[in-house]
Amino acid sequence: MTNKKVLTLQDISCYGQCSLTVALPIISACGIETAILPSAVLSTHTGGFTGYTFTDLTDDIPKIREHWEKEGIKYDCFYTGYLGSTTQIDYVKDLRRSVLNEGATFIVDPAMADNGNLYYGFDQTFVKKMAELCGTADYILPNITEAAFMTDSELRLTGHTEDYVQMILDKLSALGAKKIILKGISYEPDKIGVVVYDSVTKKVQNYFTDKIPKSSHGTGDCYAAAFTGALVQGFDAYESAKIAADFVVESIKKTMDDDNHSYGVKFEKALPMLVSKINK
Ligand code: PXL
Repeated sequence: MTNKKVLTLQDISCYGQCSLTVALPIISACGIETAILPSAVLSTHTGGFTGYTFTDLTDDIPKIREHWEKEGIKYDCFYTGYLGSTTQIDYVKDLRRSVLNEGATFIVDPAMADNGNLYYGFDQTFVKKMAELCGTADYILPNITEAAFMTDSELRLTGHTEDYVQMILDKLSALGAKKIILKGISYEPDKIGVVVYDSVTKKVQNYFTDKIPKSSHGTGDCYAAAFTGALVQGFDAYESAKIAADFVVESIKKTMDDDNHSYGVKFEKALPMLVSKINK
């Protein structure tokens, strides 16, 4: 068991099983001390709810960073998810400079789009800045929509070919990202999965699972948190990508019994399975 500490920066959606309310329990369940930095507080997430509150916490970030600097608080891994403003992307750079230990891992989940659409409130300026941030990361976890938007590529949501995927991977690695976990790839109608790409060795590894005919919100956040947990516990990128994929599939399966539960997945019910894989 590692003593490494993770810092995660993303919003608190008070209700809706996404961002910090999934990242904290999932990474903690992996046996890892996890500190949070909330980018915003919303009453619910923005997917499928209307009239939600949104309190932007951009101005708190430098104050929190300064306090941590004074206390000498440092982290071994920094994972960013949903960010509330472009200024926060600049603040991520400041945090990297001042609150990370030497050799710390930097993981970016762009968390700004899915199924062909940007989430509410994001625009092209944000996409461009997020692409720059991804270029400085050790690991990025875009879904195919985010990847196409960040690389100005044609977006194909299904029916992918190896040439299409390689084109996207080349463009993502040209941004500067070291390792890419590209999600939502489908070469066959009933399978979906991730492609893990090392920009240095150019090695491509695939992991596919059965496609479950249920569209679920928050699965990207569950994926990124489980990936972070596995990686920090010492699994390599491919093993971590597999563990995270299996965890998300299990979370979706645990939600299938409930037609009134499309705002998130019942990841809590899949935590025992994740923990047993991490402890193997
Ligand atoms: O799951 C990504 C996410 C995180 N945070 C907020 C969101 C979304 C997706 O819609 O709205 C606030």
